Amino acid sequence: MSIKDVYQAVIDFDEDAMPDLIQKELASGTDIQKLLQEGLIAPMDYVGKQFSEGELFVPEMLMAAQTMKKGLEILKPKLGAGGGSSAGTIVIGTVKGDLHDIGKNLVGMMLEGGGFEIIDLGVDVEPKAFVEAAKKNGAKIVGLSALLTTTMPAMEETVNALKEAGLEVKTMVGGAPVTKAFADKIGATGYSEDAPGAVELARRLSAA
Ligand code: B1M
Repeated sequence: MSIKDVYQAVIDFDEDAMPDLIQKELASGTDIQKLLQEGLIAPMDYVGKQFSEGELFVPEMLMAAQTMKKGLEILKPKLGAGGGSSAGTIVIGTVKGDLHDIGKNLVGMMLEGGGFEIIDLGVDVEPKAFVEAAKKNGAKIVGLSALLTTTMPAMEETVNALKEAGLEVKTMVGGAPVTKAFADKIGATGYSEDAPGAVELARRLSAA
């Protein structure tokens, strides 16, 4: 039994084995931060790379993310108790008028796997709800998802609302119809094409 088994369980999508593996690691005194980084975050990075290279597809990414989440659920309260620190808080949601949430959920899970604290506002989220949640949670990043060309303007509205509120918050946007050019045009801080890219982007934005 070692951290490698936890890593392998994520790659094998072995959701059922995960709680037991994590409990055994904790009982044997494995450092929580090490377990998080090497057992749960590292395999998600691997899965993300495989996805980018076309070796894995969305269903597999979701299964890996779900398996990772099972482990994370057990570690989460212990991390809060001083075992480690979050990479920062990100408020995420699908913009006003848009009900698509599969991609947004995947992005949220991957970000969580990347060590971020995620406040998920769900779908059809009004600009002012993003502003309030960012304020309330001291978020440094707000992530917006849109899948419809008709809801892309709501992204711009949200970015503007955050600016008008005077919040020192960075914005990252994504979703099938969204492009880097569109992100630049609406004044978003960053754009990512997919979930693994969103983790890299969030890491860059929080380090900047
Ligand atoms: Co809808 N739908 N849909 N739909 N739907 C699309 C988006 C569409 C392209 C289908 C089509 O016509 N070919 C089309 C949009 C056309 C357009 O605007 N250009 C469309 C339409 C028209 C509609 C309705 C209007 C249909 C109708 O009612 N007449 C309606 C709108 C409802 C609404 O939102 N108000 C509608 C409804 C639905 C369902 C409810 C049935 C369902 C959504 C279920 C759900 O999400 N819970 C649905 C689905 C499933 C789709 C398709 C088939 C699949 C979307 C999906 O989940 N993809 C979609 C066609 C397609 O995309 N091929 C379609 C998988 C997901 C993992 O990918 O969401 O792109 P995606 O996320 C990726 C990246 O985009 C990125 O990372 C993710 C993972 O790599 N990403 C981010 C996403 N968010 C990000 C945020 C980031 C960074 C990256 O930073 C914060």
